[in-house]
Amino acid sequence: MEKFYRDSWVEIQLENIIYNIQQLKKRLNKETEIYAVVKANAYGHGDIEVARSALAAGAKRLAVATLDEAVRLRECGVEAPILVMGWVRPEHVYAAADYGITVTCYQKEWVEEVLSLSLPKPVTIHLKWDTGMGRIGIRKKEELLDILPLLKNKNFHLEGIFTHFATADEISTEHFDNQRAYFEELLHLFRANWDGEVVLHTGNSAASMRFPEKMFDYVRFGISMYGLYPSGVVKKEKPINLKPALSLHSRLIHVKKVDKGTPVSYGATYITEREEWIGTVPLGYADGIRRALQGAEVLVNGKRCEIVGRICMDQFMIRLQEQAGVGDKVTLIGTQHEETIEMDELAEKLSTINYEIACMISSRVPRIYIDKV
Ligand code: PMH
Repeated sequence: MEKFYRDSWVEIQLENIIYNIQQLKKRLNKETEIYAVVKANAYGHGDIEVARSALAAGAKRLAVATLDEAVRLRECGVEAPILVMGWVRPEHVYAAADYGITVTCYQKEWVEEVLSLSLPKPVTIHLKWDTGMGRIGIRKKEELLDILPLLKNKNFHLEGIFTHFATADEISTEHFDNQRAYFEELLHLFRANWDGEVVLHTGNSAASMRFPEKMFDYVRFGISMYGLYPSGVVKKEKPINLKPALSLHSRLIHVKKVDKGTPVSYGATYITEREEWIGTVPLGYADGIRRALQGAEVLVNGKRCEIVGRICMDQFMIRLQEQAGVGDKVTLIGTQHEETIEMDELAEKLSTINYEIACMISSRVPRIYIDKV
């Protein structure tokens, strides 16, 4: 959004995204390159701006979940290789080939359907192996042996192979080690049955930061590129230092001193216990500020203030610690003076993970970019 009139906004420090990539690069083997994972509008941060910054910082490729996300990047002039990690319908492979977008392949039936198309040029594919995530991918050796001969066809250019870890952010490495061992087994079989060179990528943020020596040609760097740790375990271990890129702000649009016993918001569920300063903030559940965040805190003039009463669609109320003015800045995620509210604090309040908080801030909230490349 270039121009907007709202008094609520998300700020993205693009230099922090660059910093986080540089920190990971320092930790990885020299030969390991980076896919910047920019699906879901770059975890809510803004796909185009993040993609450009990530590439400027040295990420070599981009990864998204859907073909639409990939096409959007291409249409905006992004020329780097893009991988769609999720499902693409066989008949949509035309578009992928046309845009030069790499798609993920893991089903014999899918391969057979693509074989029946007369593509003007081959589609570049990466094989997905399910080594223990249980989501999508080739699981059995027989499946792999069935598919490989079909890929020796002019419609396909097999360029890469990948898998995804289910537990790389947990203390126990048992499942991670099993997944990795099975990946090696499948790789051995693949190499005995395929002549061409392929690139290999396995690690998400957790795996790439914690086990850099166990990575292959690329890692797929998502949550930590945005400056967030994938779990409490990794946050405590802190394999690299990260700087969060996103902060969320608004401004008071109304301030009032009310008497003891004043009801606030729908249902009149909050009644002031004494004379209180109540502020109104122009953000609500239509912006992704979930109603369950009632009772969470925001910052005004560096002080924590509780969200009181029900959160409405476009507004919520807070109990101010002291008198404040219309226009004073309200920070829901980020720092004011000495106080910081991390995305993890909101995630904990909602019994979820920071990934979900980043993705839930709706497109109605304008994103402002600092240090755009
Ligand atoms: N690779 C794949 C296949 C993914 O699905 C994801 C994230 C990543 C890499 C990046 O992981 P990171 O953000 O932990 O670094 N996917 C998801 C997901 O499907 N739900 O939460 C995160």
